[in-house]
Amino acid sequence: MPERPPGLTPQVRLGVLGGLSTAQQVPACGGSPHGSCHPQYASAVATSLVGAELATAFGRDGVVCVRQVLDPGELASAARAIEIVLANPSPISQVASSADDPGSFFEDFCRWREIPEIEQLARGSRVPQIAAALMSTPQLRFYHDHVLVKEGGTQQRTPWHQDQPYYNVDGRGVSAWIPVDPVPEAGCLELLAASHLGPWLMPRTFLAGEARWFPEGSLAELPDIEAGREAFDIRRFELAPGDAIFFDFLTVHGAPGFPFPGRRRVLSLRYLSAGARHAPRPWRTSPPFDGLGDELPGGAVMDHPLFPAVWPA
Ligand SMILES: O=C(O)CCC(=O)C(=O)O
Repeated sequence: MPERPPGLTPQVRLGVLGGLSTAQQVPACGGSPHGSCHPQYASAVATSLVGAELATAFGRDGVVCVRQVLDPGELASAARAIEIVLANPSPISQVASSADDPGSFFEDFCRWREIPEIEQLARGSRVPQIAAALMSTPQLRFYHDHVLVKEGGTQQRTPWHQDQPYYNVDGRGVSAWIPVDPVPEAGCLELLAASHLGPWLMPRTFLAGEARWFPEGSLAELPDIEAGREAFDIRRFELAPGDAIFFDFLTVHGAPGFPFPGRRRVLSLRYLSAGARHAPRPWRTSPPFDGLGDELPGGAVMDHPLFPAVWPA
């Protein structure tokens, strides 16, 4: 972990304290004498933004909660974006709950190029700065957005899983799971601390549990977490709108249904570290990036207009 440059103090604290004020936003990389960011400088600046404590907790646990990441204007923008997605779902959207569920679990992906609100949040909010800091990476690319809405009364759990085995990347990445509605602790995303340090685990379809990605038997199976929850270090939080849970692409996570009267609308923004590399798969990834293998060879840096560099700005 790089040293904090002198004069820069920790500014975001684990799990509780308020968000960053405007004066606390990350210094622009114009601070470099050459006008562009030296990778070590950029990654030191990134770490200084959240403070060593939070970055250390993220490295150790693969999950941290940061309060009030979005300001009220950004929160309104995120809520508007989710409503646009719900009113006009893309062809890859899905309902991941059964027809007899009293609620519903809706998901959609990769809408940032059509919905300016999402692009603005992905690039211009404090989310990318914090994501870069947590991974201590000299450069951050936006990977994709994911909208996840559980209507009030939804029974469908989000099964325990890791995200990365569904993706087309090797190397580190982080998701920021940002609700725009209040989320009681009992309705929150749940994450297994330190599971990002473990192996890749078998991805399956949420409803039928089918192995559509890695072939059966090729990865270890997840343990039956629900059968013995007390054996696991499960992290969950009571969240206010605009709080965010940041978690590693390999952190095992799941979520209960939403047995509450309100809705649980979430915008998740996903980012790649500088070390991420394209890993084309012989199957359709989730989300899919059809045809990308023709433009970006396996093992290549994710340097493609679909994955813009968003930090340093
Ligand atoms: O929101 C949920 O229920 C699940 C979220 C999730 O699995 C994710 O963001 O990767």
